[in-house]
Amino acid sequence: MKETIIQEALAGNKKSIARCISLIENNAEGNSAIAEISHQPSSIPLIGITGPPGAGKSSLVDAMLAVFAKQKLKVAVVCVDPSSPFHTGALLGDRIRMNRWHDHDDFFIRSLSSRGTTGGLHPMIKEITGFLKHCSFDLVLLETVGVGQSEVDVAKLANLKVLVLVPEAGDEIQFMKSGLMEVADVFAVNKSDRPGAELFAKRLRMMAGHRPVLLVSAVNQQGIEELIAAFPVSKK
Ligand SMILES: Nc1nc2c(ncn2[C@@H]2O[C@H](COP(=O)(O)OP(=O)(O)O)[C@@H](O)[C@H]2O)c(=O)[nH]1
Ligand SMILES: [Mg+2]
Repeated sequence: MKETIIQEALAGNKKSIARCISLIENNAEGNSAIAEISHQPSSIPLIGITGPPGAGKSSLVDAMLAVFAKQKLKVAVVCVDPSSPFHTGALLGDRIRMNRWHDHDDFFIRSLSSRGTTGGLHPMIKEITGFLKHCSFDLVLLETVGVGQSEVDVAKLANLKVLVLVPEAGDEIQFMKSGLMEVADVFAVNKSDRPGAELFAKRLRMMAGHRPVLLVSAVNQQGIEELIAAFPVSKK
């Protein structure tokens, strides 16, 4: 029974994938077989989308999915929300933001709450994203809120880390402290439809070194293809 579900999940059956993730989450029987798969090497890229709450990460993922739909790429999205007063709202936000894609054949979207006792991230996130890499997708996206050390550690799981910032100086200072500035491979200045984006990007470029700083607007669907072009994706 478990074997069948796992085989179906690996073939890309979304219902079976969801059941396997629940098995991992609940540490249920059958988990060891799934865990074994999740630790096997995979060439499928895991793209981390990190940034402060409200930066527009979910909106950006939604905008990216519009491009991936055109490219006919198969994509798994995992959103992780920290246990915080924002928790319910954040989960709801992810749902609303990506709602139009939930029934899309090529996309699998799952929001995970944190079960960490220290306010850290979902303890099984490594297994879950690792397993998804084997479920017939072209890439896996991981949205995390980058506010603490555990979030930085999880961001490090990703093959490519996109740090989403907005044209307000407060975020800049917050990220200088958290260590995410250092692990970011690409900077996305979202809400570039707002004033101050150019100036913010200019200041960010001075810190970014050789790393790209891209101006994007999720709501206006601008700069998204340029951002995606930085991803190490090849269609199977
Ligand atoms: N003006 C503007 N607002 C945006 C943009 N992207 C997202 N937002 C808004 O920012 C808020 C937070 O977006 P959300 O995607 O939930 O952020 P997350 O917490 O980082 O996932 C929402 O009200 C969005 O409509 C953008 O490109 N421009
Ligand atoms: Mg979000």
